[in-house]
Amino acid sequence: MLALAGCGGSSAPPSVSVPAAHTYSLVSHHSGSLLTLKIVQPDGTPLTKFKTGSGPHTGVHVIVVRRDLSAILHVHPHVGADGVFRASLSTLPPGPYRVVVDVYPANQTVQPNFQLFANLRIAGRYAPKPLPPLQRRETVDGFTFILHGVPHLRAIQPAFLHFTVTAPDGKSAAFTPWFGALAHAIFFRTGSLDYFHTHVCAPGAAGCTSILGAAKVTGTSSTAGRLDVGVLVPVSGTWRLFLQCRVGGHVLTAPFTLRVE
Ligand SMILES: [Cu+2]
Repeated sequence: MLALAGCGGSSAPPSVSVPAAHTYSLVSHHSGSLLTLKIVQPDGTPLTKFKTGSGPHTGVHVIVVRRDLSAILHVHPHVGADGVFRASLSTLPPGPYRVVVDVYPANQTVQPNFQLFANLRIAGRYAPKPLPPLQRRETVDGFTFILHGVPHLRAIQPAFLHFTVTAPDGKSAAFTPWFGALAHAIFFRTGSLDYFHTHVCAPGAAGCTSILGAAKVTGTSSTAGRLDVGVLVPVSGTWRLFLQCRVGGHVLTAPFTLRVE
């Protein structure tokens, strides 16, 4: 653990996590509904330079997920010149959460990104919800997401899940890019909260491929309303997929429970 300074006025103690590489650390604290984060480099200075450009693999991605996988927040905040970035927790219900910061530093060569973690608790009564079984049809804000076919998923093996999304008027949903992708597929494993994240982009878009060891996967959407989501998760178990896209100014999040052998 590192000693921390400069986090006065906090209602919750700051937490620090050190990734496997023991190089970068995350300073995280929240006060009320505001989460404040900073990445500290091995030399003790804040990380301020991130990958930029089109596509989703830029900057920092902040994901805050409740431990029972019933609530999630996903934002790509702007990082200040001092390395500080923030996210509002105001939409999240009470309970224990895991914070994942997926980091795309500038000048990264071998692996484009890495993750840092923290935990936080939003005050209030928490009754964990059991994970629902897979429902292949999910309705979110009047939009219907349908998963076609029966998924046969295995750890470390890239596979695709085919979804269609229909608007409340029955027409195919027209996706608009959000945080550099037509859709984001965020995966968490129940219990351990292992994490993986893939994207769906227009055919031929650059910077959309997710890598896990030697395996890669790129999701595509070639027709309105259709999402071919690449799945590539590190270990077997029961996973929750949060499929997110933006349609007509709404950000929609559709959850699906997946068994991975
Ligand atoms: Cu994403």
